[in-house]
Amino acid sequence: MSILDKFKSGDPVALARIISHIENRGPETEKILAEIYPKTGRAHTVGITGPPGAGKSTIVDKLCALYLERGQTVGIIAVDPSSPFTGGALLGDRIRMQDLAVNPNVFIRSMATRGSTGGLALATTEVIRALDAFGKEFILVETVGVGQVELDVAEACDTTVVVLVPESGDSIQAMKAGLMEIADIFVVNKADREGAQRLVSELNMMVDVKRDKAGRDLPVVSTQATNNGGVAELLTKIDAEYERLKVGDNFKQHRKKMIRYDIIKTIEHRFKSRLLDEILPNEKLDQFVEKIYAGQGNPYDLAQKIIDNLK
Ligand SMILES: Nc1nc2c(ncn2[C@@H]2O[C@H](COP(=O)(O)OP(=O)(O)OP(=O)(O)O)[C@@H](O)[C@H]2O)c(=O)[nH]1
Ligand SMILES: [Mg+2]
Repeated sequence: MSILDKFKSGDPVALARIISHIENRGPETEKILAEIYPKTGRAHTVGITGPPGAGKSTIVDKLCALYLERGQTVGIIAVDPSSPFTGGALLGDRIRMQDLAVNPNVFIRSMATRGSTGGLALATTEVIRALDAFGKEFILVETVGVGQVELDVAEACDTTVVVLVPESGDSIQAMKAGLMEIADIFVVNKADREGAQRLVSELNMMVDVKRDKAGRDLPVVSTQATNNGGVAELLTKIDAEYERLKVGDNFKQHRKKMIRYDIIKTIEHRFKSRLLDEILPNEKLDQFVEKIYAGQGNPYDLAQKIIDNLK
């Protein structure tokens, strides 16, 4: 049986191999993705993002347990742009998910910079699609911080949960970091800490302003993840978000947005690798730099000439 046949028959080893393919990006990667694409679009993908140590992994852990209780299957991806490690070892350290890791209904993977030569955000998106095609009903994607990778990953998910804590600064900080734009649900975790209630109130006020503009209600949920406090309520809000997406034209629009994202990201990646590998490898670039430095030509004419020569 080929790896794709095994994947289609639900073999988790085949899923793991396809994910490694995506990370290492061999010549066959895009063929594999094309092959599994028709099966995508059935999962609810939920991005969980927020500052380091906010309790994202704890929340993912508890949410996962609730999904399993409901008899559903879960895929978990932990994305860490700052880490050179990949492949799952790291995740075991950071979240105490040993119980979940051996559950056949859960598939856990961590992604880091190394091994994702096509860019971490693109690789993560493709792993999301692979888990979706494999048939996981819920896909939880944990990302740390608010860099471009996180914003891209948020765009590739159906629903984005932004986790804040009293000590991560005030709600204005979240605004500045662009979290307001990507959040579908706010979580104030560590409700046991001082200042949690104030942060909830601040966020609610901000959400009210946003609702006036966008016409939709952004839930703010208070949790104490370590003892499961508020996690069931968070799940209710996540489910409600999915229901909202499915109403009327929303889902069509949303699916189209995803397709648009996948097209653009894939083309961006292919252009970039062609530019770096073929069109303008380092030695060639060095030659151009020397020439322009010596007073021959300028970057703008050169760029135009290169673009004109593209077929
Ligand atoms: N007091 C308190 N501590 C919590 C709560 N939730 C999580 N923690 C603790 O906060 C620490 C960080 O939790 P994690 O779940 O690893 O946080 P994270 O956001 O995944 O961290 P990174 O992945 O490193 O960014 C751990 O020691 C948790 O036990 C909570 O509700 N209250
Ligand atoms: Mg974590």
